[in-house]
Amino acid sequence: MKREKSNEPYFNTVLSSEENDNENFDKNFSSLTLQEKPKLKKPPLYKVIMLNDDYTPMEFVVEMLQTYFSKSQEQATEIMLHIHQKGLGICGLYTFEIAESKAAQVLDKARKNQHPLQIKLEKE
Ligand code: TYC
Repeated sequence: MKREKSNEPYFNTVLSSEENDNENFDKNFSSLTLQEKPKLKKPPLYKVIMLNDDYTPMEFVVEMLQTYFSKSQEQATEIMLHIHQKGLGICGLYTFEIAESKAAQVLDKARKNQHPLQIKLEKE
């Protein structure tokens, strides 16, 4: 159950003014609602940003976007052309370790093929 956006209380506390007596529960107890922040925070997300250059082949970029960022051929082509025209583009949004791992895999493949492709991570 998602709680962060809900206005519902996280817990209810019942305060007693007298001894508990099952028959007189309503009379003897008053109800107080307390709100607490959720204990679990969502991890920060990082944008994997690919930069344009003059040498990396378009087909290679499209292949990287399909292989490591789960894009369709059409989505990958659109993102690649955006990077080519605007200078940079977002490949995806991930937790730090995943973003770092995807960037490392793409850069490793690029260097093995002698392409100067560059990637940067940016906190959301
Ligand atoms: N500009 C490159 C070319 O004309 C293509 C390219 C696109 C390179 C995106 C890098 O991140 C990139 N071959």
